[in-house]
Amino acid sequence: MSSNYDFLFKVVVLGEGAVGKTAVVTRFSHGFFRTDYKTTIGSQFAVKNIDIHKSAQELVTVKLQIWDVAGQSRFQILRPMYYRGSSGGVLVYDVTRRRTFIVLEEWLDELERAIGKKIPLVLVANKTDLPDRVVEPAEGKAFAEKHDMPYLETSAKTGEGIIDIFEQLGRTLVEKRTTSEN
Ligand code: G3D
Ligand code: MG
Repeated sequence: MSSNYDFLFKVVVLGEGAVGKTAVVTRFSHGFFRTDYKTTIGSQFAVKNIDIHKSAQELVTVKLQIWDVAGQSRFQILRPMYYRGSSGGVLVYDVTRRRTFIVLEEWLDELERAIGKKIPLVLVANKTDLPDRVVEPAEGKAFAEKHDMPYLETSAKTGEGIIDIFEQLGRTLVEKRTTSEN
């Protein structure tokens, strides 16, 4: 197990229940998924190192501690506790269920209220492998643009776009940390 890294970031994964948060994190961290003792209240985290090009010449190792937060409303009271200390976030919706897209603003509000500032996020349109898609790419892109975050289409089932989520976010977090004292 590698314990060497240049940067360590806590990242939260949020979105409605069953959008695929756990599937995305599991797919990304393949094998390194750990169940925290807090599983009883529905949150767990995975740890994974990724190598990121800070510049053309410089490769840095980023350790991501990825918190997979329970989306169900019965956990609402507990979630802010898990958000605290996060450097970045992954906002997930399910392209086959419009409701999961409509409530994205609420997830953003909840996160910002808990940490008291904006942090870099990535918008993830998941389950693109399914034929019954209802939320079009243009809608996701518009939301992402409005909130100044990158937009990615993924399938935790096929693996499409999964690594990109964490590479993009990791790169943004490294840039942010190296250009300001954050
Ligand atoms: P959550 O952690 O956001 O609550 P899960 O969501 O990761 O538990 O996923 C909810 C269900 O959606 C699971 O199905 C999971 O297999 C499925 N799922 C997640 N991502 C994808 C995807 O990209 N494509 C497809 N086709 N299914 C996906 P089950 O049936 O196991 O409950
Ligand atoms: Mg889950």
